[in-house]
Amino acid sequence: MASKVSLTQYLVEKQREKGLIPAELRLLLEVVARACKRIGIAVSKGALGGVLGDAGTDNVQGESQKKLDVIANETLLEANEWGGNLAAMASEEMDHSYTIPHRYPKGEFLLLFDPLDGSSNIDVNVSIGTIFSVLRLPEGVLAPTDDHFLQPGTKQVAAGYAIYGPCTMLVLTVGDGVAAFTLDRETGSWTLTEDQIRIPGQTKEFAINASNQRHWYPPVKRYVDELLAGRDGPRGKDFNMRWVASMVADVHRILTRGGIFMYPRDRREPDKPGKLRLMYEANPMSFLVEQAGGAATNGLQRIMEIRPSKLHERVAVFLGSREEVERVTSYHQDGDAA
Ligand code: P6P
Repeated sequence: MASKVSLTQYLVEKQREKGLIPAELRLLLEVVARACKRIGIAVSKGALGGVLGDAGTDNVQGESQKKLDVIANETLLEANEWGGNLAAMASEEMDHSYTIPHRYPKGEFLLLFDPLDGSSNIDVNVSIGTIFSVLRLPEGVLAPTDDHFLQPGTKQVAAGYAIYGPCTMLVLTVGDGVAAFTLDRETGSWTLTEDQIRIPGQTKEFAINASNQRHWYPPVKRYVDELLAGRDGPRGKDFNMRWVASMVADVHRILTRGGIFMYPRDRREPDKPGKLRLMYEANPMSFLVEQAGGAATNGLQRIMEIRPSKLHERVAVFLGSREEVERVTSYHQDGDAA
């Protein structure tokens, strides 16, 4: 049986044999992975850990925070502030970025995260996850601010997520394909269980919150109606639908067996570009999906080429099997409003 490859061995190979990543990035990713392990332990305790339910506070998005949202955010901040690899961090749960305190050495990277995505699923025991993205601090910047995070997704040097489900997994890219690690609970180590993940170009599965159907703009309505028409319609085959309402779970399924994930902007908030956040949901997931051979657009352009203007900027998301994303994007370019 092939010897097990750990996350550290995987990253050392990328660092040493391929010169793809500096040691500081390897060390940063190992710290983030350890923090995700601890978040997974807190999540797995459920009611026994006294961590279910609301925290009684709201986050910058105006969403009520779950106790585990706060715990996950604090776990990532505490794990990463002293290591010397980061200049600052930004989180869905914090209004502004967090600069590494003067008492610790600063590094050259910026870390962004959604500490616990899919929080509405926490109390009903459905898979949730942590999403993270790594950028470089722009050259010559001594005092990082929110503005220094405002880089397009193409500038990411690493991205990934942990998914806390039937098993706990870490899915990661440093720009050389996508690898999946499964947490070995006996040894506590992240063990490589899949490498160079590829998303099939075609699929029979789509993911969208269909309860918003009456609010969709024409391109999305046309695309989904064709899927629902199945073999009797223009697509000539039947499709299946999944919607976990946890982006990490839906994206993990797509990386595993293909599919398309959609969260379009709609008529409920015509001035808003969408619900999901660009910097710490859409960009890291788009990096993973593209590295696995898939595609990711906002209906009009590649998500990773969007030039952010705000830290908590929202975006429409169509990502997954390339042929499907290209089709629904072409419908947007046929002149209808995205
Ligand atoms: P809805 C979770 O709150 C999240 O940000 C994503 O993880 C998920 O895909 C989406 O929102 C679910 O949104 O409107 O279906 O609850």
